[in-house]
Amino acid sequence: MDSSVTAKATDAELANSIRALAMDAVEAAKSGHPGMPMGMAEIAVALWKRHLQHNPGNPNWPDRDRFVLSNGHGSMLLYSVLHLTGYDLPLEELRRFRQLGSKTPGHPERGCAPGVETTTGPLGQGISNAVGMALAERLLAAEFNRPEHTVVDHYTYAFLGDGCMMEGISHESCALAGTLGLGKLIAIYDDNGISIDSDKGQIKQWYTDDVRRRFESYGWQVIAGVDGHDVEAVDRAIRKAKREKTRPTLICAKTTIAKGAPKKANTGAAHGAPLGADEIAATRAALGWAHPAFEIPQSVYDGWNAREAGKRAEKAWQRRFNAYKKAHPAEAAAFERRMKGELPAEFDAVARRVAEEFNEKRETLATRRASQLVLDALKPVLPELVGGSADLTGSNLTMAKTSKVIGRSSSPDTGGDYVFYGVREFGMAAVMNGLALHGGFVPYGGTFLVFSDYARNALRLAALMGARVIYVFTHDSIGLGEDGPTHQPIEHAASLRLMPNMDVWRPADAVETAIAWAAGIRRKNGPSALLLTRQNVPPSPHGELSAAERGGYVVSDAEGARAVVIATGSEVQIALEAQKLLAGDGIPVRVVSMPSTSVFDRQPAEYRNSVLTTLPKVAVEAGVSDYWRKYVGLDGAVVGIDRYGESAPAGELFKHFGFTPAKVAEAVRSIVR
Ligand SMILES: Cc1ncc(C[n+]2csc(CCOP(=O)(O)OP(=O)(O)O)c2C)c(N)n1
Ligand SMILES: [Mg+2]
Repeated sequence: MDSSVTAKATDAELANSIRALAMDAVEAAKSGHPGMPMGMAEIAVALWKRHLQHNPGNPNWPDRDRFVLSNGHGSMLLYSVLHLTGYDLPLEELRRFRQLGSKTPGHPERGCAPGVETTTGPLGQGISNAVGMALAERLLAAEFNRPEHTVVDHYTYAFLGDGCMMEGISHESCALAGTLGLGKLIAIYDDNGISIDSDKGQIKQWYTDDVRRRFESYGWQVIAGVDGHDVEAVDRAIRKAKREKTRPTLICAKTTIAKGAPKKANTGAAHGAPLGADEIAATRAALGWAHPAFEIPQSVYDGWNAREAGKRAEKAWQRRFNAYKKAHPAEAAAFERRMKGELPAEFDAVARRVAEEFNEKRETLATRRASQLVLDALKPVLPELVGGSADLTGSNLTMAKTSKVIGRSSSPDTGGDYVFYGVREFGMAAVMNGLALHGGFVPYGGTFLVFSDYARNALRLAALMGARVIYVFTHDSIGLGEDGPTHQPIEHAASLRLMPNMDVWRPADAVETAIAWAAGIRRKNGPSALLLTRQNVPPSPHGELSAAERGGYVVSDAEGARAVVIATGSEVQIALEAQKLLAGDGIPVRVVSMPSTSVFDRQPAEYRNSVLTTLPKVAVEAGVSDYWRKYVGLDGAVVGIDRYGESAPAGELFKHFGFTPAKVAEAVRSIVR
């Protein structure tokens, strides 16, 4: 035999290359999680070598299979396979695991290494993103595929561990996935009996769920008792999963954490710490892996290399897409536009017209109702809007005239654009992230503002990832009235504003609501939260409607103003009334409406200064007062509420808590010089 011909790498060698890279990178970083990659190595071989349709040369191929590492602490598994299969992730980046500026942060972050579909690490959210991705695939397939043309047809795979299983959010999203019948969602559970607590990490002490029955009760196909170290067995399970068309599949794979490490395998010690030089050497010996750290034999690279196969797969899809384009040019153009995340040409005009119509009609409306009217107008030009509510559709007013509820897969038509998420705020928000990350959709979803806390970490991940999602948070203050303090948000507007890259909008009237919606939809690189009233609000006076696009603007000025009153949402009308009272007393004041502080803060200093001036300032918002100090300073005044609300009719509560023109006027008098 020609000695230059290297033998083909075995599956065992492919798996061991992951083990080696994981333990060596964690050792080099002096931190990280070697156990999971070493435990799921064979599973990765079965999936990435035999099933996953992807093209390392083009991580954005629209019809690629999606892969989500929900147990994101095992990031070195993902970085290893991305590197080995030929993504633009050089070995150097693996050497720099967890270092500043590397593409290999501690947990996978979308936008760092190519091929990372979503940011994971906060356990339970990755699998929930995967549910959103699988839902996106199904909706796009229903909308775009034609009898002779299949252009959307891919699987969504997720790895998850005990931590994801324990997190409540996995119950929310997986139950929904079962109900919706997302048959192309395939999750593989790393059933290793280990998480963190206690000396040995043995999970039996705190986690005894019957996972199989749990998922069966959700309506999943469960393939239990698979040997996760047997590539053939995992391969068979994945094949079975793919044959199932209407139920998502959970493959329960029995594994040993840190498999191969003589002393540390099957211990909690291997979960989140370097194995140490001695144990690494012993592991190399036990595995028969003779290569030094970060050296991968060419035969192993060849065995993993997916570049050619990936290119072929994408080309075959491109041919199908070209034929589709010929037969259905309009649909093909719409698909391409949506996958790029671009808005249709008509969008700007339609959005402007909605605001103009509101301004002409000058109706007194709750902003939640205005929001619904905006949706009625926008939906016909924006098929990518996929909405929903966490069981508060009639309160959030998130359903538009043309909305069509997404049915279960057993119903004949599986498409639609509206999700009844059920009472699952966190699940909803993470599923929305998955919809947005998949591409083709701009998801929006509603609940009461006070329950944004339930969803909060998914909002944070949307902001961190720069995902375009829109939250419709209604019942935005004590103005919701009788439901009382459990339902009345107090700190929520301020606390959402604290989240970097979250645009919070609290519109004062219908016009501002239309502008907030348009801004959220235009915004490609982050989420927007719309805080909307339950109660009616009168229209503000408007000059140039686009003024509100700057986040804060002078809504009503006064010659020789001696103070500036800044207000948001339903309190703008109170500020305007106070302005009249004060005018009667010979104290002219300017009123600034500030629907979005973050958008305002991004304006040039010159503009901000021209709006706020150096005059003394009062802020008015039915929420905690601290946030407003950055605008009014210590010399200014804030009319806010720093305690929990009360159960009573809204009008009475506003009076009770001092949100009246007289109180605002009093606050102004206390600060004018
Ligand atoms: C929401 C959340 N809570 C806590 C953590 C911290 N944490 C990371 S891994 C882990 C244990 C996970 O156990 P398992 O999924 O079984 O991982 P294994 O040790 O088997 O790799 C915990 C608590 C986290 N990442 N996310
Ligand atoms: Mg575990």
